[in-house]
Amino acid sequence: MSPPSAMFVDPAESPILTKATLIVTQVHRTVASLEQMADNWGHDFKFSPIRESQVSRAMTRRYFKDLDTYAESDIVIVGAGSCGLSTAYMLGKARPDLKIAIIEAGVAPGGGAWLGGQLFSAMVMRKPADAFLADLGVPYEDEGDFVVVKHAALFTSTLLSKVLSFPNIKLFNATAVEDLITRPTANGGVRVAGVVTNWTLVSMHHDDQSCMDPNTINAPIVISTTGHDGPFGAFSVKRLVSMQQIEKLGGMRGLDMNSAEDAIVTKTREVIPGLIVGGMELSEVDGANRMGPTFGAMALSGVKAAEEALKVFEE
Ligand code: 48N
Repeated sequence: MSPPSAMFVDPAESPILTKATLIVTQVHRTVASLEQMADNWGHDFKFSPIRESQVSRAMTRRYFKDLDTYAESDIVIVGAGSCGLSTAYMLGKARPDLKIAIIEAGVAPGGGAWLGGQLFSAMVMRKPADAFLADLGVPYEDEGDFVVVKHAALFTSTLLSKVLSFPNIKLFNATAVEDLITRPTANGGVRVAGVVTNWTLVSMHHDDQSCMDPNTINAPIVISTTGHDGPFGAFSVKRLVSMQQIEKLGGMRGLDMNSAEDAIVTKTREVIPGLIVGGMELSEVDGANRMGPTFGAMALSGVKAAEEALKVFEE
């Protein structure tokens, strides 16, 4: 049985039509079930009609409304890797009243958490990070002192879907933070008061194009989780050095799983007023070891970063 096709008269093609007329003439198509479609791939299968401008308006209207809404955010998270997304998940659950913007330089969020080590797909998390997986609803195999998620993408995609489902969280991907907004403090230092952003492709071409000014987002708290390497890695910490708020990069040390993960979680903190640093970016502050292909510290650093941020809003 073929579902009723919609009659659609496009006002752009018949300008005399008013919006009201359009609503009257538009017969909304009942959504055919997948089963109904299964026996209907024949010559009369048709999508509902569309005009290209409707697609453009559906996208741009929402995007630019979000830019306007989040121009003043409560919290900005820089970097949508495993730590940044874990932070967002905890904040989204705890404070649905806060406006949270996530700025991710990559087109694809997730950072280094789409695969385990050396492109092997399974993801290891040492206990007690299994509690985070249980809260998230990601199945894992229990190996005693650690657990294994069958594919790192299962963890990252589940976390991403939960974060994106929070109505108070907006992900701006393919967008780079290329500076920090600062305010002077009474003691001659600075506090971070937001971020400076640009399309990532623009940020990557400041050297070969004339001045392409950025956009801004004001926020009392910025949580930077930009990782320890990659074209933009450790962004905020490197910026603190260049603006002389910290003396020098701590320099991430060699791989030592046992010391690295404890250090990253316990030292996730507000490095200067208004800027919390977590995940592997923190190793560039304190010179922590790296931990390689085990991700429990990323999740729990995110839990701690969210707690640190919430303290500010509870004061
Ligand atoms: O996954 P990462 O790089 O960072 P974390 O801290 O979330 O997770 C680190 C983890 O993947 C490891 O490195 C593992 C545990 N290995 C450790 C080891 O010893 O090797 O995510 C950072 C995200 C990325 O998606 C970047 O694209 C993004 O941050 N990013 C930025 N986004 C916006 N503006 C920027 N300036 C920027 N810089 C990085």
